[in-house]
Amino acid sequence: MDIDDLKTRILAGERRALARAITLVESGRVDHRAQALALLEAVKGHGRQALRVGLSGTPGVGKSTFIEAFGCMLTGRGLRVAVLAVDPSSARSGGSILGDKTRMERLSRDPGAFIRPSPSQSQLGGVARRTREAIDLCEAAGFDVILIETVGVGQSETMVAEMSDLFVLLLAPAGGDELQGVKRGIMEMADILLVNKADGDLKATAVRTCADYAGALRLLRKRPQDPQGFPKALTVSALEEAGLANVWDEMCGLTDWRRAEGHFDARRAAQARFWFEAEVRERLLARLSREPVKGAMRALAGQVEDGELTPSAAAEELLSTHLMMS
Ligand SMILES: Nc1nc2c(ncn2[C@@H]2O[C@H](COP(=O)(O)OP(=O)(O)OP(=O)(O)O)[C@@H](O)[C@H]2O)c(=O)[nH]1
Ligand SMILES: [Mg+2]
Repeated sequence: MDIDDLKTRILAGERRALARAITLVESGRVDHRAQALALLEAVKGHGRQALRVGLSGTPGVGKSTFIEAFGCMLTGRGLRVAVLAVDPSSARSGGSILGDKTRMERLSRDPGAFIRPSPSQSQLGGVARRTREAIDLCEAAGFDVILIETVGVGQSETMVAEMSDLFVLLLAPAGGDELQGVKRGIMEMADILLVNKADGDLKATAVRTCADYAGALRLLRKRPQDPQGFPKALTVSALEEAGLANVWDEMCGLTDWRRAEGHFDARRAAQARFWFEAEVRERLLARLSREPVKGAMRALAGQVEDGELTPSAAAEELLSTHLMMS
């Protein structure tokens, strides 16, 4: 693969080149990995700084419908929009990805948009790295807004929040007291809560649910990166495309404030550091379960069992000899 050519075409905003580049960073092949790293280095600092928006919500809450409507609104304003999906469970089959593509039919035909479904990789670490790199490639390709969608399960939300400038939680209208069992930790990560389906029969419930969440948000500890009034709860209807312009205004207002106060850059810097440290940890652990280190560990464990080595001496031997030099 001609990395220089690929770089030029990505910087020119070619979507096909971007798709190929993402396939390259997803590849597990060693030679592909070297090419991917060279490409990422080459495009670094080019392109534009996109607004990265993480979006989460339980299945059926309307994420795909929202992204389609919101994305089309943004492209209608001349903005270029990339959509990345993160689904580390990968229990969802290709059929579901296909379902999403048909659900986002309008957006996927839009020349101002780029949609990339989740890879069928099941390791969270692998998905995290691939998504971060895809974000960098989308920025290099000149996208203005990157929507990163994830299902509301497990660690994937935390992961997406750690690579987003804004984290948005989509919620369904709920009756009465139960706040849908939204975990406190997730609430604390959110910058904007959107109660979707505020239309038809559900509208009144949605408005009430939104007020409940607004009340719950006021009880959370104040974060330094929030101006007055944030995190904020709003109602939308993805189906009727109502409230979407307001959502975008709120996102821009929050982002402008954070930029002016230095929080925007500080957060990106902290995220870069977080992912560096996470990747070091993850790759060290991966080496422990691969040969030849795995075999050395087995052998040393045998010696520890037989009383030939103390656990500490064996650990020292493994770390200094096998892990660092393999
Ligand atoms: N009334 C109403 N229905 C909506 C709205 N948004 C989505 N829906 C419906 O809710 C259902 C699920 O919507 P999706 O957009 O597929 O939800 P999702 O969150 O992407 O679901 P998964 O991909 O399964 O996680 C569909 O039948 C939509 O038509 C809305 O604003 N109002
Ligand atoms: Mg969906």
